[in-house]
Amino acid sequence: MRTIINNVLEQLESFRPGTLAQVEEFRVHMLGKKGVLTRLFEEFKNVEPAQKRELGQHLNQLKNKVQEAVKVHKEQLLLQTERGPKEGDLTRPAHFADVGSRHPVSLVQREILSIYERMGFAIAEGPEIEDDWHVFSALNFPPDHPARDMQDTFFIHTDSDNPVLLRTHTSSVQVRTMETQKPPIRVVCPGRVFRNEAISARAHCIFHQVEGLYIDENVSFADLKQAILLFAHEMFGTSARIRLRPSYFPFTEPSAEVDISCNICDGGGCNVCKHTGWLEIMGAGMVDPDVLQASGIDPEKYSGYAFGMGVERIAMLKWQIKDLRLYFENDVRFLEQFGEEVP
Ligand code: 2NM
Repeated sequence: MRTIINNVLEQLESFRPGTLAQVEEFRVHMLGKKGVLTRLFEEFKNVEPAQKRELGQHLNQLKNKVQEAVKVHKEQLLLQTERGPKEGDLTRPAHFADVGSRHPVSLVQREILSIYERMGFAIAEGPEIEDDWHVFSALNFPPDHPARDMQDTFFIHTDSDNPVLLRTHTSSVQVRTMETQKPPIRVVCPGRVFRNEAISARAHCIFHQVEGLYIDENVSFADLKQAILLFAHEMFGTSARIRLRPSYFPFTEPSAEVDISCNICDGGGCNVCKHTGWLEIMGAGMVDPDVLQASGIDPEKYSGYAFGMGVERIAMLKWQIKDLRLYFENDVRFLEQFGEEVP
């Protein structure tokens, strides 16, 4: 009897079931009607009274051990089937990593550039760290113009007569283009610009511009107006109307502020357009002859138009984004709303 008990203990030690069926088989083999333990308990009746006490304890312990082992193996196998086998279910769909999406500023910048590329404009880029000449002097800013103030511009060095600074507009790229290329010139210049401004819902110290420049013989204000209309139709739909208001910039004469009819109320008046029916989208004008001259282009022979717009502002109008700061916070709940996932 003791040999059988030891044998059962050994079997218990080495029992490693792979399936629930094997556990059940083991249970029947040990505890079933004709099971090893059942038979042991029957034999126990015939044991001599002197040994009964000790052997009985052994038998009861063995029975408990077997029952416990059956219970534990069953639970483990049930857990495993819930989770799937260790090597994984190869037919399950793969785990997809979250993919990002393009930034709304990138999307709108691309759309603006693509419209002008289709009109025959080339894309030109230039440095963000610029000098006074390309940002101010060549563009006809007088020496005491407020934009040259520390309050408006981030200066890096002011210890020469051509200070180094962060560009406040991408017009500097157009100056560089005029300095190095001969007309006809047709360029659009996208890029980051920097202005020393307090950050609010409507202003940020870093934003993006796209500026355009067209120089050739006989370029007229009518050409400018037609190009603006075409842009407005491509960007906001062919029902958009445009309106030019007289304005002033140091580098253009005449200059205009350009509005489109409100894309929410179609000019009827609503909160977005503050009940004016119009939304400002860009500034534009005929390049001042002094600016052409400063960049080495003969103003007697050539004329040109230029325009500039804020990319964040166009995106705000397109998607009714109410706060500029959202562009810089990089909260994915904001960013993922503009479509086009990046693989
Ligand atoms: C604007 C508005 C009007 C502009 C002018 C020039 C240059 F270099 F040709 F003189 N570039 N960009 C321009 C003209 C920019 O932005 C509101």
